[in-house]
Amino acid sequence: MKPYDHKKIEKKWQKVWDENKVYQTLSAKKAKVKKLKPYYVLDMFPYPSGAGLHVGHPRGYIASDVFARMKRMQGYNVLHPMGYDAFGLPAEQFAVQNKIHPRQAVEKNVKTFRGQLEKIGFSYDWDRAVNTTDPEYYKWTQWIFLQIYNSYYDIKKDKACSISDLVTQFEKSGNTKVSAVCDADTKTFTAKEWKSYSEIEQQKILMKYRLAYEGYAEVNWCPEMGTVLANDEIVDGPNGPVSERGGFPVEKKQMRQWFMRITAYADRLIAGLETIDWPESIKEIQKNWIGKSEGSEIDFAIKNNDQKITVFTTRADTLFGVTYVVLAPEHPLVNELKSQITNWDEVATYLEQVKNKSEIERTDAKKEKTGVYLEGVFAINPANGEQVPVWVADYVLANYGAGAVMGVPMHDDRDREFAIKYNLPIIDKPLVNSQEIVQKVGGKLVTKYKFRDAIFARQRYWGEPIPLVHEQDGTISEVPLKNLPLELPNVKSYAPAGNGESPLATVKSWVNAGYETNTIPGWAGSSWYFLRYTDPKNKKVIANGDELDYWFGAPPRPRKASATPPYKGGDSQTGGGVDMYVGGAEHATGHLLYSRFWHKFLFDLGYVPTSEPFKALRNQGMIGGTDGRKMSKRYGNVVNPDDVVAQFGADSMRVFEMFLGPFESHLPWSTEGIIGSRRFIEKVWRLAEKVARAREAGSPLLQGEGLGVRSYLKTLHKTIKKVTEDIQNFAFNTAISSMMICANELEKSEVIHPDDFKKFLQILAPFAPHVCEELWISPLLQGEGPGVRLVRNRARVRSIHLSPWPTYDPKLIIDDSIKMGIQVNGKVRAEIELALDVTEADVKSMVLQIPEIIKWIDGKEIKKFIYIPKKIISIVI
Ligand code: ANZ
Repeated sequence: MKPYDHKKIEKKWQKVWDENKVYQTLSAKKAKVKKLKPYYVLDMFPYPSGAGLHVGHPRGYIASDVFARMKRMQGYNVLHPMGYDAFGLPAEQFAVQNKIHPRQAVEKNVKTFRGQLEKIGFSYDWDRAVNTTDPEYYKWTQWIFLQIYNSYYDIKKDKACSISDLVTQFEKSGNTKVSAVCDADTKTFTAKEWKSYSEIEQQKILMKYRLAYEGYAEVNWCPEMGTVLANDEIVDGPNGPVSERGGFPVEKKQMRQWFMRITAYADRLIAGLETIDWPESIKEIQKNWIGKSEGSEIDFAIKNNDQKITVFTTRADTLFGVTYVVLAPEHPLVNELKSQITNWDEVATYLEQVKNKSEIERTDAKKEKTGVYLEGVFAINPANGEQVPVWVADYVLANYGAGAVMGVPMHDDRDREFAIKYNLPIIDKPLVNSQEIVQKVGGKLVTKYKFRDAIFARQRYWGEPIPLVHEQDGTISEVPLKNLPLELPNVKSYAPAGNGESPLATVKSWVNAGYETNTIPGWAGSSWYFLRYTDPKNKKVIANGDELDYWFGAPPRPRKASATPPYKGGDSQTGGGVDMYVGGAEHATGHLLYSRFWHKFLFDLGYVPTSEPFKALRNQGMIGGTDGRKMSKRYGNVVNPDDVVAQFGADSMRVFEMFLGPFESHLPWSTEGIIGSRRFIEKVWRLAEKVARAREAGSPLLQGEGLGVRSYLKTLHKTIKKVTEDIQNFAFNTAISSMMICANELEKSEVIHPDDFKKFLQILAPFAPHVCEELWISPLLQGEGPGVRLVRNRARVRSIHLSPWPTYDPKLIIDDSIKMGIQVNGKVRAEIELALDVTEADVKSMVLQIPEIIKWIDGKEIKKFIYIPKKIISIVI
């Protein structure tokens, strides 16, 4: 046999697999004829950045590939796709820096990415690749936006419903009887009033109910980047908040925005977590992020004023311990009370100071709290009529609860810290019954959520256009379905306009046509891509209903012919979804929450068969640089997978990345480590030589009577069992270590039977697909006979990757001996290894020869000797 040449082997097989479509996924229709069950293994699709991949990126992809390969060999029709999430800031910045159009930047980066991924030998069905920037794809992103825009959340039905139903209700009886989620400032009106409103007025009201709506919000504005940033995209800088990418200053700004009313789904997003197999940590993060809090709103009257301060508290029982009341700096009352405040200059200075403090900074327990006293303003405690001072402080947030709190320093840490700093009284009053006191003071029980509606707009170029038209008369109309996709126009400059407006605002024809100049944010395209993979080229619907049913594995239920909708949404259906989703935990409150929201919405409208998108989720840990730090250009510790593949081979890299340590752990890259993995593969190569030599020599040991010398057999079968279970449980590192042990056993054996070795190759194949395919197809292993040589177009038949996953012989894995403790008068005094078929007499004679036992018996009479096989050996003296 030739020496192991990874370069030749890997290139050869990648080509053969591709040409023979070895990893092609069958459509639902074809698979049903063949009675193949579906298995959907999904990776979080990458953002093809200009920098390309480093060795940390493929870790999750290798794991899901190993998993998908095993499932394929276990006989499933596996959907294991890959695509590109290519709208958004990085492509735009790359384009600006390299003076090319973002589309060209994406094309270039996609090519680099695909090339890098192909070298690693993934089993993707590339025919199903999607790209979020492809107009044929984003047509459907825009379509989903319009569905959301045209819906409201019906509280009674507990699902999204058509906005036209709401209009019908308004026409019939106004909005007093309507049970729908809407803006807090929505006024009531009668049917008659509704009909008297102009179209613009009616649209303004509907906007308060739509699940995608236009509004104003204070946002984190980054002038340098010309964009709004989410809270998790900003970090603390030396002089206030800065953008995480680039470190540019961030300030607060009121801006017109589009929003998604994700808060309408808060309870269902929490409840759904109970039905899915996700890491507990991610569920916990989502729950905390949503931040459901049950408490009460209590009004404090203001002395010499008609106004009142409403506070939100989860501890109404502490009402008698209140020693002050605090307003958030942005609370409208602060300005309204101006004439009554005698230290206004001081207050105004303070308000200016806290203006640009980030929310993170303000809620950080380690940061010192600041505040200012509103001189001349007093609040009246409704429980006992006592006057307490009113403060403004940074630790109270305007957009949580009621934007005001009652200060109870005796029971609340933050309040105590604040009271100590500003010399406010701390009083110890007995607690009372919450419910009773709330009732007594006329408060009301309320549920609050920490998370907010999601901003759904970017003032940038490289995103899907929002398919709406602002008409001359001020009304908004939709771009009709037949005109979708609404494609991005060409612009002279796609760099930010600088004044906060999108570059689209500078395109005359675009603005004259009334099109929205905001674009859709990056998270939209990634909130439904997993639906598209099931039917990526469909021109009529987001994906065919039969495909969705098959791949999402929802329980069968009646559905109209082959048209996609309507499923019956909004019920309590559970189960189904992508079978295995693999990606980074950093998406917990972004992508993983947004896609659940969109999926539930589409479920409500009947477009998808399940209420959750991802049945199971696993998160990989990061691979750091050899210095232990995050791999980043910044630290100069980036290891490029292309180099590793060239030097050691893709198989060695795959094995190493899985062997490195537990899948969820963050671990540093190690060059010695990969050398070890390479040696393991070389050992397997030498084992193949041994198998081949024995066959050539016609060793009698390979015939039936030789079976007795297959000393490795028990280890091999145990290894098959372990690897099967370990892959299923994402314990890839222990799967590999057991295969390493097994390889050592095989090495020790004088001969290796080809049938045994082939089983070994099969369980190694998901990890090291190229070398295993090479050895599998090798005529030396396969024996003589027709069809042993690989013939083109037969790879699908012959590939190890489509061979049935080996099973273990349960009889072979049973141990034939067992270690047992020996008790003397109830205490274990010694241990003995026993063959399972020994007789009681044998056990007794052996036990009584053990020096430890002789010592404990100490010549005394043995009253009883008890032996229960596999359970107990006990001597009573
Ligand atoms: C009095 C009190 C006494 C409170 C006590 C707590 C403990 P969660 O569970 O997070 O919802 N709070 C209310 N609105 C706030 C705002 N806009 N900014 C900052 N803090 C706010 O916490 C609710 C508690 O957080 C409320 O209950 C209030 O303080 C504070 F021993 O009221 B509590």
